[in-house]
Amino acid sequence: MMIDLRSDTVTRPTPEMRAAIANAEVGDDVYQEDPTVNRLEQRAAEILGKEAALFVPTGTMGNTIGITVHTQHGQEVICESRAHILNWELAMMAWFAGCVARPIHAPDGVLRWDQIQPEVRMPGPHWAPTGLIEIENTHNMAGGVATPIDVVNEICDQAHERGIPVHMDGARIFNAAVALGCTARDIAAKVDTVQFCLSKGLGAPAGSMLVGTREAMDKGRLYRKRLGGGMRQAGILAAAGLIALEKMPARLGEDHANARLLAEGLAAIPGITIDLNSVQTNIVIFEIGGTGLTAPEFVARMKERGVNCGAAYTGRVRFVTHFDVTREQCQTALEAVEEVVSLVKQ
Ligand code: TLP
Repeated sequence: MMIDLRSDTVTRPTPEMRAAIANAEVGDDVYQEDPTVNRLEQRAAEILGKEAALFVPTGTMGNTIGITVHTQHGQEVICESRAHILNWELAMMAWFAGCVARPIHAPDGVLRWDQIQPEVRMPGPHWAPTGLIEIENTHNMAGGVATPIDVVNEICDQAHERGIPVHMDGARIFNAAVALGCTARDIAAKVDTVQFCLSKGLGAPAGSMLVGTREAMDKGRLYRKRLGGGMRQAGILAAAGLIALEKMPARLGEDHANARLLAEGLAAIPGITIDLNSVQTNIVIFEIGGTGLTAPEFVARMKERGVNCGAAYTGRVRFVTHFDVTREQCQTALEAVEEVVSLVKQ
């Protein structure tokens, strides 16, 4: 069987999730009558310490609704330059929210208030005002780095003083919580809305949650319907989501330990460059320029050896650990990398 390190999105539902799916109590969620969805929304709000939650099919839809509830057409959204909302969501900010991004490069993937502050624009005759600040935690393309709570809180305090809301793309907020040694609720305390994914490291087959105030979620529910996300008997999915939410965060540390194993193994292979400080969670991004291979060539040769991985940016490759990859399989993947690299050198 292939070792799949392309993403934690590839995780398949556990037997317990499959049983819960089979037995789920359902109703029509567009009428808010699906008891399983209602329970999931209530638990997500409680766990993240917010008033209300909305079950959405994907992280992309959660971010789209999060951004749209806070902004008006013609505003700017401040985010880190490699943010998922800017680079991997088909310009949804422009398409749905009518906003443009104001990207700021934070080399370590942690966007801080002192970098944001000069980029904040108040209404004026020539420029688009800042409508929202977005923080991605963990930051996927920066190597899964976690933004510490004090950094999040400072951004929120300063933004709120200026009347600007803050949205967190917390697709992997539970990974961030493990890395920071705190709860997701602590990280989210001052943030206005958070999107987090049930379908990544938490293992649900599909689904994300948006959490925030009751008012924001009521408005968001209408955007969800407008985007085609009114899923009717979605309790089938929410049943798996509840297990993902309640049980799976506790095991994420294993994925982080496996990512560490991969990172340290990769650092010892000639031609590979990796910033070990960036490997704090389940994502390992490394440069392969020194091996003489391009990222697509490297990915293709790994695939021939039974390991699926992905090209992140030019010359860079991404490995993501998750509960469908064991420690032994990570060792095997490292051996495959050694072989691929040594064959080029000959
Ligand atoms: N990330 C996927 C790809 O789209 C890159 C992955 O394999 O990592 N926010 C963040 C930070 C994400 O990493 C992702 C998915 C999303 C949002 C979107 O979630 P989905 O795929 O459910 O729309």
